[in-house]
Amino acid sequence: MDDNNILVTSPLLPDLDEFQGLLKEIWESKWITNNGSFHQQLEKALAKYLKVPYVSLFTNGTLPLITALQALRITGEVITTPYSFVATTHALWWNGIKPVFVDIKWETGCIDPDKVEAAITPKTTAIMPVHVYGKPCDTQAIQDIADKYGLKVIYDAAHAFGVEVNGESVLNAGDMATLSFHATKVYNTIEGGAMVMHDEKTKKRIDYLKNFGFAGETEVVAPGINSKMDEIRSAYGLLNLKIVDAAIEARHQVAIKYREALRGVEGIEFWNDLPGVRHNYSYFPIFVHAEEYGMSRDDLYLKMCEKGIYGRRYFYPLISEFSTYRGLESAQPENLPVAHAMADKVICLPMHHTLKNKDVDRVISVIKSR
Ligand code: T4K
Repeated sequence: MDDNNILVTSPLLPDLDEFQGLLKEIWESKWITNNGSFHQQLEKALAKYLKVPYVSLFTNGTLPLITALQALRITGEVITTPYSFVATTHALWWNGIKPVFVDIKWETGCIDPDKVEAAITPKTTAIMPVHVYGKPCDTQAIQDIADKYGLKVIYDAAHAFGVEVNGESVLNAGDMATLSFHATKVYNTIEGGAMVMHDEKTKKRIDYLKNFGFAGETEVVAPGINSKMDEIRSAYGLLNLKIVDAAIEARHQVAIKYREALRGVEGIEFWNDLPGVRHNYSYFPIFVHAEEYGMSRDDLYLKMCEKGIYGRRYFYPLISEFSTYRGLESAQPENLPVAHAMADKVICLPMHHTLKNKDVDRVISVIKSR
């Protein structure tokens, strides 16, 4: 990879010497997976850091979604958003559940609660929203609808590590929330993920389900899967937890710089911080309004690529456009006008903790020199 290239993200890496020290400990212990000491330590440390009651670690951010649906015995239809990474809807598919897509709000990219009720049918059993880019969903409005119709709520919080609203973790909303600790996320364990739950009994059940359903040496209580995190990645995760706040602050500074420079560039829209929210600056989406800007989103995207600046069009195409889902009634574009508009306009600019001022300046100058 050319050193002059600026990528959309760069992984948060722990100190190599410290990591080697922990690797030595793991080697000596000869305990490398299956709820080892680092796994237990990381679950506790994450619960404290994230201000949530219980955390169960997973091997990625997709399997906790699949497992949450299984644990809550969700069937029939689930209301969800097309504006996400495919894993959100794939988790429904893996459980034999029909996704019902509902449009999003332009202000956050998250599901629009005002449009949820109209999509509820006698088969609806749950709502699966996504805190897109770490922007919190309107959790109160969603919970009110869920309570009214007796629905479960599972948040795909893959982007929402450390996000708080008025001092409370957004991960506490709903019946369960899931996280991704993929290399490209604010906080990573290389591959990894987690589920957040409210009580010990649920945590125990989830711990069984991620270990084939084993509840002891000889008892299998359910057809679980293998989605355990190993000791090496748990140790890596403990070290990254020590430096994640500094990484979030570095991202915050990048966001400030982008906003200062892009304010006033006609045809380029971006979001400001929301009051009372601790953001994690996991992504910095801009929305290109082609007529005012004088160039289409795709032309700007390609121009950036030519200059070695690799933003990403997350989330284009919409999930509802992929062949598995596009035949669904709810996937029809006229049902999802806001999601389509956003998918057609978005570019996520490079955003990570190692971006230098000169890199940010390069991105800004390409956008300004249309
Ligand atoms: N729900 C939501 C809402 C999600 O966004 C995701 C994952 C999930 C669920 C599922 O969680 P996981 O099962 O993945 O834990 C990436 C990630 O693979 C994926 O985790 C993430 N969302 C999605 C939004 O983005 P790609 O296909 O864009 O990744 P890739 O390989 O093109 O990398 C993106 C950029 O990061 C590149 O410019 C290079 C850079 N990079 C990447 C890797 C892997 C590095 O610098 N170092 C690296 O090691 O999907």
